[in-house]
Amino acid sequence: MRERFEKLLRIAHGHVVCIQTHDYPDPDALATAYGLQELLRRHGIDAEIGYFGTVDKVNIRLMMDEFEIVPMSSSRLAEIAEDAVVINVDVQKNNSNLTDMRGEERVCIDHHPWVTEEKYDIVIHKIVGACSTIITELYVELGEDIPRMVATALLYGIKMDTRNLCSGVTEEDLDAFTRLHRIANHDIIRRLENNSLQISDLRAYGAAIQNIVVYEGIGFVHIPFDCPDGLIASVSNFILALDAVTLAVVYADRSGGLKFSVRSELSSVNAGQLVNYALRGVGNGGGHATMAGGLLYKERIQTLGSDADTAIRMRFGDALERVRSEQ
Ligand SMILES: [Mn+2]
Repeated sequence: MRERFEKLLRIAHGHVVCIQTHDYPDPDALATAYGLQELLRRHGIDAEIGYFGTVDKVNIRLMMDEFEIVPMSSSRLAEIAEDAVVINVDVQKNNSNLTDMRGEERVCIDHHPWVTEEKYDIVIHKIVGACSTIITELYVELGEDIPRMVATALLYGIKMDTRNLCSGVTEEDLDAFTRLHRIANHDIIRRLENNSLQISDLRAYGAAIQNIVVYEGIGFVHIPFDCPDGLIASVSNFILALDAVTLAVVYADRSGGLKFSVRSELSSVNAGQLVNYALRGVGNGGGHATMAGGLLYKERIQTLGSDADTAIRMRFGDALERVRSEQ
């Protein structure tokens, strides 16, 4: 990683540098960007953090306040230099949750399964539970001490992306967790953990409670209005807690299409694969074994017929059969 980081410094030198997270960033994406920004600053590179989509989850807003993260405004993002160096974190090019920005995407730091066919000059990629783990390892490998605030953000990123070390966690995440745990400010972690819901979020939970349909162990919820990705994911985790549900498929209206969050508690069913098969031809989907997401395109929604919810359940039922048959 050291050579790749040094190459990154050479590439970034003399350019405007933007660390771009996926749209609607989650705690892991923001922590990664924040930790990397500090590391670059120590090496004389002033990078800015940028993303598309709003931040409306209360814990993310709190995170921005606590860590004093000031993202680029949308007008500055739109006007960034053509030759700016863009570092994609917690996401890869061509993913449905990454808006293409001006500037050159030359670097990628990610922990999702590698799917993009786009080329980067530098890739730091590892299948671990959180992208924050990769940044922690980078500090360690470079022999840099981890400042308390950075450790706090990274620890929170790992906790959120692994659901408190319960999902998709690897040996590397555990090592990073132990290291960060000794340094982090636990008052801040507690504050972030205890303020993750706001009253308006309850509408989405209400829809889940009212609309849930369980079919072959899959809990389906259609949230009939737009809501942030993080909230759809929280609702997905929420219904996965039901004993009758081993797979959660939650989708919300999103500008004419549908935005999906999928969870699997079965080691025999890969959530990324499941959503990928289910949305093939009408959208796209993918992700981790336990957590995944997807988008059903607005242009394809009428192909589902008059009862889109039933059509979606059938698609996931078929996809589940296909995933099982491929074992
Ligand atoms: Mn992540």
